[in-house]
Amino acid sequence: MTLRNDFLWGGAVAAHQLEGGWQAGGKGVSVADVMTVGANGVARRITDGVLPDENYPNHEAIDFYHRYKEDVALFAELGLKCFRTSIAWTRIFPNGDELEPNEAGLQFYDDLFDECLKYGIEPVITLSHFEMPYHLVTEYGGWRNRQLIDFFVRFAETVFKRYKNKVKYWMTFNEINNQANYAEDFAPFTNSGLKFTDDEDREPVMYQAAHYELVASAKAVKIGHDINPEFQIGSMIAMCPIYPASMDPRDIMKAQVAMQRRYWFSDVHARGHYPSYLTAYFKRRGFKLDITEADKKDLAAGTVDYIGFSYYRSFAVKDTDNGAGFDYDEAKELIRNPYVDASEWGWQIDPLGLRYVMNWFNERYELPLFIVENGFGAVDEVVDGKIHDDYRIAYLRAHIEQMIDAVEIDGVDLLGYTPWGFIDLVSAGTGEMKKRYGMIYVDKDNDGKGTLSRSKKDSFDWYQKVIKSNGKEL
Ligand code: P53
Repeated sequence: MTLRNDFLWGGAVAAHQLEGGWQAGGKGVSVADVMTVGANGVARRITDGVLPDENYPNHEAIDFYHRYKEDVALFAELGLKCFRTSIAWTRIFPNGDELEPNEAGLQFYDDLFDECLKYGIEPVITLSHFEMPYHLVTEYGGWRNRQLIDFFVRFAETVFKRYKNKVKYWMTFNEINNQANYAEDFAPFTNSGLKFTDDEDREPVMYQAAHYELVASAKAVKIGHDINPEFQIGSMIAMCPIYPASMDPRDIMKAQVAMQRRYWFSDVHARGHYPSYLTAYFKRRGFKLDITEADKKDLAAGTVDYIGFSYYRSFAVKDTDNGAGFDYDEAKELIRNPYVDASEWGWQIDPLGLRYVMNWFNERYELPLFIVENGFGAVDEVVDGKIHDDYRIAYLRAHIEQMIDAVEIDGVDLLGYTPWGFIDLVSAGTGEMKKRYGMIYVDKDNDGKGTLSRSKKDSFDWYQKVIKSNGKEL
């Protein structure tokens, strides 16, 4: 087996991280619009609405909203077969609870998709990528509220109908499983618009929100297939495999439970029901969740067509005999893996882990896979107007090699590969511009200063060659 002839070599971004134009064309305020800039090791703050005198990097981002034509021309020069982006929910339903969509927002994506299709670039679209309407947080409490299912489904149905002849590949919720890390504020807020009170038990709230999202996702899949049976609608899972620290059976067991806590989401997406290890856990912990018989039918009727996932790094866990059996505390029990290097931001670099997780998904679900994010966040230095990012090329090459081995040696069915942030954009985790993933450089710094001009890094020419040779010239 080799890579498919129609293999979708592409690049990935998300609306809030590159568009800017945060109030253009009637757009509403999203959760990304109330997050300040952070730094390496300094969390972004979530403010109560948009406040004066704060630096909100997503408001302007890289101004793709106004520059998409010249940018898409560059993407075409790079040779992209597909372009993964998201539709900002707040351009279509600015508050999230309107009955009628905002035409200016719909028109923007019509124009963007037409521009892509003009060059033969296929749009690959995420419906909700860390940018839900902020109004749904303040008025409804985010995804802890069942009403959000209807709001999301209305949004999904609107864009499915509008773009049914322009978009074939869709994903519902970006990295829906990040919120397994509910101890930190970032993931529950960006995934689900969750803010917690001080004395609240966060864990069951997260499970409830995720349940409503999974039901909303399943309903969207069903409706999408009714609108266009050709649609391929996938999950989007942040895959950081959790290795056991040693061959000690306790570490093995610990890692297995840790994997269950982080990856049950794709079990529900792909199988249409809750795995018994999780329902047993809910029971043992006494979590009373609102999961109805009708929900169960919806989950079963809307399973995904493929598994989309991001892969940046791997984790490792050591059993600490924490008094909770093998239950695992993500915030406390991960350890540094001495067998792999790490980036400046502490992300462990593990190319072989990509082959490992492709096998893991393939064994578990027997569905096609789509690597919709992978990449290396690094500081780039401009020398005489050029960026020699051999470190980025080395990272991507090593991962593509493993990806090809998973296809050729292990028989995994893979739809495509879209490296993350192939044009520099605002980091989700830190809000920085300095943490760059791009093959296209964007002149802007963490303080928001710069000309926003675009230029090609060495990795641009390299990736162009990779695409042209369908992965043979690495
Ligand atoms: P940044 C971790 C933390 C935050 C977002 O991340 C993440 C992850 C990955 O496990 O997810 C994705 O910008 C996400 C993108 C994001 C990218 O990883 O923090 O889907 O939106 O930009 C890279 O370096």
